[in-house]
Amino acid sequence: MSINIIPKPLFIEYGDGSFNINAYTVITTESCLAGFPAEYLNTVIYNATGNQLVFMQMAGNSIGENVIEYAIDRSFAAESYSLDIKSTGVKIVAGDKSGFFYATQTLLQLMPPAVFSTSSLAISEMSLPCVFINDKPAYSWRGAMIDVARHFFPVSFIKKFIDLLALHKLNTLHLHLTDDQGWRIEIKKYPKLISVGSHRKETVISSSDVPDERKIFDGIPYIGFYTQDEVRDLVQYAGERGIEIVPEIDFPGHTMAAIASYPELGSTGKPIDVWTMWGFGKDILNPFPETLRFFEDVLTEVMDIFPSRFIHIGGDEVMKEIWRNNPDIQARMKELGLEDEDALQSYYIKHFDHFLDTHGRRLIGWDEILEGGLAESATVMSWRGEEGGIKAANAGHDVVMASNHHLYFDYPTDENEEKEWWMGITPLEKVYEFHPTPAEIAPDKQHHILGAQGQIWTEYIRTQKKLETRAFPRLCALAEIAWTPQADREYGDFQNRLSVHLQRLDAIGVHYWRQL
Ligand code: TNX
Repeated sequence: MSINIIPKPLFIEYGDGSFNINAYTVITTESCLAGFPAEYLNTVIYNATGNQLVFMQMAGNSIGENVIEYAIDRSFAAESYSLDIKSTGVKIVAGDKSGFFYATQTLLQLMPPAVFSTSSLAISEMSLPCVFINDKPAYSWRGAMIDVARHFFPVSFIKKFIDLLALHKLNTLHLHLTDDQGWRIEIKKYPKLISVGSHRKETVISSSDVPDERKIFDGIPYIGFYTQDEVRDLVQYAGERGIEIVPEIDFPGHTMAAIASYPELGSTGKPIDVWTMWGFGKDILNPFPETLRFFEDVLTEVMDIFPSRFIHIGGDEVMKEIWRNNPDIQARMKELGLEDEDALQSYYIKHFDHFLDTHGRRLIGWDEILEGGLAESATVMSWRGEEGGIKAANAGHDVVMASNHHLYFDYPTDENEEKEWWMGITPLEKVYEFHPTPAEIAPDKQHHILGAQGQIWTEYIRTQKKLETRAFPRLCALAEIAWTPQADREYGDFQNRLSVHLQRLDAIGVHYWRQL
């Protein structure tokens, strides 16, 4: 029997024979850390077969036949597991919740793809090949970003997406929650961020090469936001599946929605609307103490709802000429002893690096945060190719590789799809060929590469169907980039496994890009 697991496990030893799951199979768990993964397994099997397996808590050792046993071994590294399938039963060993959960995902991928179908009793009996698997991830940050600011996606869809990340052993969901075109997260202290900032009057529909004065708009108001309660529910849902949600509050650029809500935050002094176009915005935050305090308040509420170790503060595409043209801001820069606008951007980031640090969190931002000098403990998300990441890692900073050349999934997969002039084309193979640790990083600095992440910007993605079609199967390739050591990866072998994996996506009901 051929085994088609994505991402490819570290070590597989094939055995003889098979194990059959039937109505008498029992699941045992030695530790409560395996509680959710075992339940997850039971639910998937129940949905596909109609068999509810007997589920027992056990002290270990006294294992009979026809058992799927979850045993704990605290010496296992984070997220690692072993899975041993013999004709008499299955033994899973891990040291943490994620390890148990990933073993469960691997077990499910050893079953027929129809096991992932929830709409019917898809299969009657399930046979698993006898095999021993030992597995652990190459990188600790295996992520995907969804831009819910340009277009909003409801909680139900984000949950479906979280389940898909979990299927691929991805462990980070970065939510881009705020931008010029909308503020999508409730902040209790500043209610206008939602009552004003989550609405835009209409949305541009002509392409980016049409000059602003000739742009065409749809004339339809666009609204959407998450309440704090909805987000807490999402955080818990993700956490059970081994996924941390990293929130992004993007500033000091990309802030027109915030400035439309509270005009005193802006740098031009002119009242503005939540933006209805794409591209670079027309105003950015000013650097006055009240504005910094406003964003400290925002981050305080954000930290309260998101327990993530990292908080993303954006920091990208700051239109510094707006600061250059404002005499009050120039005077403030002088007061602070800042030479130029790069230094001001750096002052901003350093302020929030310190702020997050004193609250036990870590700042991460797009690679522009390198400009003017990087804050001490800041982590860089390298999006303009790999350059920023290489520079930051060699200087001793942690880095997540998010290169637009390989990992921007808003760009089309092939030339037959519609695209804006500035987008690249990112075929599946090109994604697969990406190596998160470029050769230019000194050997003693390579540990600073935390991992890789795929970006789904949504200016041109309005529907769930299009989002899925741009995300898949490129996210399957990303999962393998981040999980499987580079030396063990080969595109032809990936393609073979993918042909079976796509049947799983069909069973789940995912829209994905199909070769034309
Ligand atoms: C650049 S990536 C941006 C986003 C756009 C994206 C479109 C980054 C940090 N900034 O604002 O949505 O390109 O591909």
